[in-house]
Amino acid sequence: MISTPLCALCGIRYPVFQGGMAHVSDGRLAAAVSEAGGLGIISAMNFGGSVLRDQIREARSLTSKPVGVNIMLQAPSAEASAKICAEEKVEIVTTGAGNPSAFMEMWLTAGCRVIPVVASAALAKMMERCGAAAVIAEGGESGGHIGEANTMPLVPQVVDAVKIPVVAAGGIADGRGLAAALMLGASGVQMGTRFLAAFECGVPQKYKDLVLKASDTSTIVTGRRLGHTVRSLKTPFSRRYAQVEYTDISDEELEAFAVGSLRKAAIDGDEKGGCFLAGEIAGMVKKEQSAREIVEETVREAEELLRSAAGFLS
Ligand code: TUI
Repeated sequence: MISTPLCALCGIRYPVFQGGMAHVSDGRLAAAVSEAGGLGIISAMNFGGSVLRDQIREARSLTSKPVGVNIMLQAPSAEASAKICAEEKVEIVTTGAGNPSAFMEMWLTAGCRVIPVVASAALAKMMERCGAAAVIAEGGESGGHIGEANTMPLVPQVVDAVKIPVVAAGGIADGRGLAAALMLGASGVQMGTRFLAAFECGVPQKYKDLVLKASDTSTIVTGRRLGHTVRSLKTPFSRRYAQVEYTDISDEELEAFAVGSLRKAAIDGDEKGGCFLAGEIAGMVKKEQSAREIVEETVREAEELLRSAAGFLS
């Protein structure tokens, strides 16, 4: 049985978070992961005001276990979502793509535990000082919005920089990744892409099929020029974006080209116009499974690996 300080901190059985994926992670997926013993996380990006509240309540109707909400700080709805998390006394609030200092006091007063995603040791230290319960150190192998550092160097440096637990994210899809993350000093992992193929994940089948047929070289990083760096699956949209990104196209035209592309992927399953966010490990996701199977298989694999690791010592 794997148990780390993260488990007691979050009230979860296994140190496995399901990443809050924009337009993807809803109350149903989050509840299924939490019910399986991990931490399910609803993405606030999906939903304006009252719909986020409904999603939190839906998750709570499906599980009595803790559920989290992720707030993408660059989203126009971030402040409204932040207030709803405080009002609903969401157990765990995670943040992404920025510095959540402005909301920390409100969340801490409401009794939320705050676990920001960080892409550097410096931000991790600042978050610890602001009262974060833990941090998620997310490397550039992740799907979606990414920072500059990669998981293997980032995680141990964040672990060395703070005393609070560190969750490793980016490039983790199975028990090998969980075991490796623990060896880097992390207290657990966050996985996103693996949960795209969960039965309880409501994305169009086209999205799941693109992940299931992906290989190790199927993702691409675009958007650096405008400061919206994202990793996504290679599709007609992302290849075209990459082709034009460093031409004489104006910033406005480039921005306009990408408008609505996340929704086109996650809501419409539009292979031509959609930006299908996925991590570099998409090629490791080979079958659809229940959230419970994903959580339990990951933990079981890691346990077996950690048990046999002593065999490396003579
Ligand atoms: O946030 C994510 N991943 C995301 S958000 C998203 S939605 C989107 N919408 C429009 C355009 C682009 C994306 C899709 N995927 N992951 C968490 C994450 N946070 N990754 C990296 C960071 C990060 C980077 C720099 C966090 C903090 C940071 O520092 C900022 C600062 O102010 O110091």
